[in-house]
Amino acid sequence: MAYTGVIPRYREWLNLPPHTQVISLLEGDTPLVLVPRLAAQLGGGFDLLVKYEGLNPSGSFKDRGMTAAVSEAVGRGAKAVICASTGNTAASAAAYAARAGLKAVVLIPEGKVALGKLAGALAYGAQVVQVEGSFDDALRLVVEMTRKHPLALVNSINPYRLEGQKTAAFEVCDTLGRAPDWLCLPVGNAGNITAYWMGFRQYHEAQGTGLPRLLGVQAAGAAPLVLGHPVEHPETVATAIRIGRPARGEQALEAAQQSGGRIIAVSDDEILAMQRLLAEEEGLWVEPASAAGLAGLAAEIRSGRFDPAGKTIVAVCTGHGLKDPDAVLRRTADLVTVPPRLAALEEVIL
Ligand code: AN7
Repeated sequence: MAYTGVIPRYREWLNLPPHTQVISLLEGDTPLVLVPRLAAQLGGGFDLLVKYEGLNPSGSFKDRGMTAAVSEAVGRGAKAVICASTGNTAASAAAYAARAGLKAVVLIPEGKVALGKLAGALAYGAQVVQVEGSFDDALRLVVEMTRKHPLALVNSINPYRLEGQKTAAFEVCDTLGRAPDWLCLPVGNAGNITAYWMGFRQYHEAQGTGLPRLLGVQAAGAAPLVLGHPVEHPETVATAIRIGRPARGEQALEAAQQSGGRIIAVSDDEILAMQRLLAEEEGLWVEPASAAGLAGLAAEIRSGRFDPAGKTIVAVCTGHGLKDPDAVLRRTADLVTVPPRLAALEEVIL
């Protein structure tokens, strides 16, 4: 049968109301890629796999939850959706709203959204509003707007976002035949880690697939769940997770703790180094935030806090590298240019 997207594929596992009217771009079914060269760089002796979520239709994992949120909204007659976003949610909401024939309004922190995400939101025809402030300010505004006006809120405080998002956990189990020993992933607003935990628990209760330990990773400059308090002015090169008041922070901490895992922070340098290693060792280019989960894993192994021997570890890489080319493009300063003569080419290559 042709692939039909995450809602039809997992319908009986999803708590979606009967009025749901499926709006899909055939999201999900993303590859779980073995990365043995990277595993060897981290010391070896374990199986490391990347869930490559950047291959979703709008280029990030957000499409799984967005198909559910927009499908529910359309089914109850909504005419417009609204969200706050560090970029990926904006592009995803814009794409699914376009697909559904709805208006999309997206609020983004001024000057802090990566190029490919802003371009996506504009390309899909959303109304993009910049907010003088952080993501957290934008989310507060969106909540106030939706209390007053009939706009469907599609941030991950919308429970249907998590219903769609948890299909990623189902896919991991379906591919491996069981849950991995560890799952590492970046944490921003904390919807994703919450949804993975929901999904793994649900599958385990129904079919005994086991439960992974969760390693959630924040950027050191935006690590409220590690510090134990909100961060007023979050700052990180990984703008996707530049969030100081995660809407689902409590649930994320609970998920990490229940799983026997933890939430840690890594520096921007560690994030960028991992982004580069993954691209250069394995041919997988992900955006900086997406490398945070792996950067956290590397830090845990290096410090001796974590013994990976014999384990199966899945790292969720949430968004495509094309979304945020800034960090990589800084290297164009070193580009070599030659005149169109073989001798000149030989000189720079050999
Ligand atoms: C690539 O788009 O919050 O912990 O507004 O884009 O579920 O928030 C993005 C988050 C990880 C963190 N990786 O996920 C938004 C937004 C990437 C992301 C996260 C985001 P959550």
